[in-house]
Amino acid sequence: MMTFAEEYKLLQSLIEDALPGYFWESKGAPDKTSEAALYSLMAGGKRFRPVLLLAVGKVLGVPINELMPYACAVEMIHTYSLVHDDLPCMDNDTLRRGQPTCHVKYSEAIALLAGDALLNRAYHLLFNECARHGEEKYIIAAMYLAKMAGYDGMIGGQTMDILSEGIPLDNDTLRLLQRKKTGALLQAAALIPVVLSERDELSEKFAEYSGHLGLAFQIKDDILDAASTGEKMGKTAGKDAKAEKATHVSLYGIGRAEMILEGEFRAAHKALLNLGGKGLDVQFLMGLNQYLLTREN
Ligand code: GRG
Repeated sequence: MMTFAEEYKLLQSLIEDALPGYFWESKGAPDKTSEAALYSLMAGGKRFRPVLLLAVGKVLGVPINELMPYACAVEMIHTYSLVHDDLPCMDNDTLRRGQPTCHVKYSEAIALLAGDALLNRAYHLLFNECARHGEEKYIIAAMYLAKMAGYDGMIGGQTMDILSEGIPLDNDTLRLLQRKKTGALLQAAALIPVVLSERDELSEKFAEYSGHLGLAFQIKDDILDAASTGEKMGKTAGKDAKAEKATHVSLYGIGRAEMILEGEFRAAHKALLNLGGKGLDVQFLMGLNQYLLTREN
């Protein structure tokens, strides 16, 4: 039997191996934009979202060859958001995944295009799955991802984030912002396999679980930004305070942010226990919760 760390590594390496193949549509010579897109896509990263997608899919018995295109599309969308978020017109950052950001390495124009290329390739992949299977559930899963990545989800959260710089937010607004900016894509990763498994009766519990997981992920990010170092994280630390961003740390301080994180962790754990009670093997998902609490980057 594999340990949690071994299983995480295995899923990570399956994703690492699959990503370049899913990125290339044709075998033409790479241009600067595709080179830049791959530079960011293949720069490491935890692969937390696709690992979560594969793990939930395994719990529900969805074949890995059906999950993998969706897992890679999620990671491409996530990577595009990081590339664009690092641009001078957004967070203006120079370090990501332990290496110079895409625009520092390739220029602003190429980084913008590289992000666009990743996003478009993700949707191309999703359309391909819909056409290949010709069944409604594949379309519903793709539409759900599009919704969660768009203004109802990640882009909406990023908009709130940008417009609220320098403005102290109330608790509900902060939670909504973080649920959209970070939680929406994590929620999509957890719910796509539920759609593909056609276990609709489980959607609500998986939504509850991943909602808490997403918030916990971002609160941990708030804490790491305030308390860790760029070296450990592979990205610039201390940025939130500089940009006067509303975070759980700026609003409540690190001590209380840790307590709120613990509360989200417990709520995610409880939702998993409930799913376990329905006969699902949620052991690895429990491990993912723990990983998220103790992660250093
Ligand atoms: C620019 C369209 C657009 C959206 C930006 C995701 C995002 C929205 C911005 C990135 C900045 C940020 C702090 C987002 C919150 C989500 C988050 C914690 C991203 C980092 O994800 P990790 O830790 O990174 O999973 P790796 O590199 O491990 O994949």
